[in-house]
Amino acid sequence: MNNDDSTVRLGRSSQAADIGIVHIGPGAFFRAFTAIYTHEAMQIADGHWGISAVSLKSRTAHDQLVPQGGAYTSISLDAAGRESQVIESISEVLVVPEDPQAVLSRLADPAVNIVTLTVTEKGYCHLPASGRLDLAHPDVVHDMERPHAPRSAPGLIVEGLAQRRAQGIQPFTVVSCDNLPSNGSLVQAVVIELAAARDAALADWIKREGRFPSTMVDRITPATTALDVEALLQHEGYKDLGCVLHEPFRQWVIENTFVGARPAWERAGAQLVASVDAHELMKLRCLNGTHSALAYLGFLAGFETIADTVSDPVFQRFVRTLWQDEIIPTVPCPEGENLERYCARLMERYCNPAIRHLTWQIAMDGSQKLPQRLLGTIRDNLERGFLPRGLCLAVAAWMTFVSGRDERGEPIDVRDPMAPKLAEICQQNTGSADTVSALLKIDTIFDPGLAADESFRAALIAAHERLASDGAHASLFDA
Ligand code: CS2
Repeated sequence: MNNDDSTVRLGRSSQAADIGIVHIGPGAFFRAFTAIYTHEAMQIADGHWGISAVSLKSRTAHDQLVPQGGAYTSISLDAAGRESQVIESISEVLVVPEDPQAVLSRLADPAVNIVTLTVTEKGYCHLPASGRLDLAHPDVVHDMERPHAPRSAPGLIVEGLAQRRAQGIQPFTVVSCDNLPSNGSLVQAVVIELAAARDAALADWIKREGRFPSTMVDRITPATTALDVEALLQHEGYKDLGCVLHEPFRQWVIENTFVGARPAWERAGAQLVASVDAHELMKLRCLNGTHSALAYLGFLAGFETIADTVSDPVFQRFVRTLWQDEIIPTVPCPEGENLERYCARLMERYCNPAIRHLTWQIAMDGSQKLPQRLLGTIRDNLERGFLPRGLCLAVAAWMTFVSGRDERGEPIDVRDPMAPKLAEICQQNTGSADTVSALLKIDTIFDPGLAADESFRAALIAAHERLASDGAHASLFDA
């Protein structure tokens, strides 16, 4: 990468907007999505919706964005080329461990009306199978002991709300932008549970006065690499360490329930609706479900990206069959959508040759993703008397992936909060039957009712054996 200081740098075109939003988790997805909708909403309809971007742990976003005054470049990529736009909705960047009081002051600021979140599935500190707060989570234990110096997203929200209540300020609206079913109700439940542990009256107030709209968020956004920064320098003539790359497509469906004012996100194309449940189920099962299936099977078959994986006709046929036979039959069609067209469009998006979305990246955190992406769909199929072999193969591929060895016996860098436990289970058990049965016992991932289904277990064992003997590519012929 060119580190020459004479390189033209990105600068702001205008003064930073007054802060009206605190955003927790300012990674690539936030910059390619929420921050862009907010930037465009402010351009079209004004409003004081500058964002205070808060990192829970790392300084990376701070170091990338602060020297650029919070501005960064969003680059939309497809076969037709690249289109870039400078985004200026971020007004400040804070890092919780470095200045927790600055973050809490923002959260308690009456000018802040909205708290948005992109903290990934594991950031909610919940038990994936039940959606309840994980009381054994180290950050939850910490935040219960030291509620005034929280380190988790739910802990910050509870303390921010507690300070507002003490000062007679109305609560902010909490808008989760993570891929979880009923993400608003989920964050509401963990926040209320954590609040109740310190003060029942606070929990009641949040229940009564707080608003936690659910949302469906969608834009494919791979992690930015050093090569991407270099390519931007070549194309635009300036260096931007905070740049993000994404597909042109975007969709944001938001439940229309807020405490007070909000940005005019609908002017930037967001859909404000009475309930997002059907949209969310469609997206989680059709998109994220097949993404995870392609991630595990594609990775095991030696493919680096989603586009590479679906360029193989056998994989492409496999995904189309998953949609048609195993996923669409379990998804009620949301108003204004057509599921066949939605999935056909998804395949076009997966094939986007300009997006290098790594199978390894999507394979991360499977223990947090499996229930809502694959296991619920499998359960619904079993309930209608159908054994979904393709989805079972995808779960068996996850079980193979988390063993930490690929088809060639090479180590896999498994990133998952449960990685050590998963590796230990795979090491202690030999043979597919024992390994599958031992993994199925993890009740934070597998609902015990589903785990007890004999046809499910048998399909997983058969698929796990086939993956071990013939590899991922050959296994697709049985599914
Ligand atoms: C992906 C998602 O990384 C993953 O697990 O499945 O980030 C996916 O790209 C987005 O949900 C698309 O909206």
